[in-house]
Amino acid sequence: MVLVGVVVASMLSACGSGGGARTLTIQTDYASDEFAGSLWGFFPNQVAVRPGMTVRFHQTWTGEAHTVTLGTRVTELAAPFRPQLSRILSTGVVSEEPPGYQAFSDGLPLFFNEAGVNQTAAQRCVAPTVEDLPTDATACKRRKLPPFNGTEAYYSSGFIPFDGVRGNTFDLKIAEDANPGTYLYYCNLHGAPMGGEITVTKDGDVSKQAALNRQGKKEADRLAKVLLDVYRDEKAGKSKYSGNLAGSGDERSVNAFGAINEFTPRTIHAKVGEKVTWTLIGHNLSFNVPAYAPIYIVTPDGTVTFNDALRRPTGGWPGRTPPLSDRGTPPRLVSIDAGAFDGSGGSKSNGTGWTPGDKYSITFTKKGNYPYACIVHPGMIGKVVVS
Ligand SMILES: [Cu+2]
Repeated sequence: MVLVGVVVASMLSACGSGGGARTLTIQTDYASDEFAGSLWGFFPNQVAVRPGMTVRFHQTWTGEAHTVTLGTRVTELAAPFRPQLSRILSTGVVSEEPPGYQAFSDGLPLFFNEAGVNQTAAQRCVAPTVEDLPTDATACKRRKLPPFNGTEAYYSSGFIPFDGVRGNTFDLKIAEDANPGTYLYYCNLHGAPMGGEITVTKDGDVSKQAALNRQGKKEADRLAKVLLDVYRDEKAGKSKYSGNLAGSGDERSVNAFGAINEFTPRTIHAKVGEKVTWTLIGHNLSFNVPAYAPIYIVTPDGTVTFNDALRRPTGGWPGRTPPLSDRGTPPRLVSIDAGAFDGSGGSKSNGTGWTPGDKYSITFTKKGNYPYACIVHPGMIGKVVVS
């Protein structure tokens, strides 16, 4: 019986009305072959579907939290900057705040608020009217999502949790009776510039998966280009930051919607007793990293929290104090020396909150290989070889 059910279900997903696929996949964030990092976008950002179809958002896990958030309130508040938004979505560069953006931000739940993770934004939510949206950062009353029909004031996937390489998906089911139209969606952590549009059409053209994949790759490559230009300069030693780097970026990439999370070079060679210094472009240095250090934690009742422990320095290493800048004034750069390290003493981390240009030094006192990582960015790894 179970097997029959599976076969029927997969036949249904393979052939729907008109013979096209019933599920179309959009990449959320993007994994490049060339660098560890993340791209804050949906690839591609346009898709056309029939009522009754499913848009599957498949997230590449890069350590960044994303949501798929839509509804009439979203469309309404985005109206003043919709023309600018199209340009932003097509270039992936946000050089200035579009008109009316503040009202958009203020009028919708943001993933992070002053107290940490805002449960209204971080959990699944459907609010038929604006009045149904909690204003006290608690989770929405309705967290089980019915198919989207286009009349909801607010409808959100909430945090799409890490669920293995083939997981991390959010299925947006479009109701059979959904109103035809174009629906804007966005990520409530990264804001409207990480967004896209779903066109629900009864008789117009429906997207084809192969074309979506091609277009998605094209958009991701375009977004990555500005980041890669900087990264290549860093690898060639032509960057504004010199020496060993933790992270990537300069004025050219600061407005790009993404980040390259790499140590440059990935392998550093040092002699016993040599002091190794990194320039931190944000990021973190962690040695003897625990096997599992989740960035976000979802408790059984659905509460989403940021793993604050990762922010703090550990193993007696000095961190950055104060961690964050005063509003407006860039913080003074610091240069901190962690002293001698021979690989013992368990997990060591210098915490987070570093300002681009800060320096951090460690003196290696014993031969060996010292793998290290940025504890908040998966895939950001390096090695110090001490001989
Ligand atoms: Cu996001």
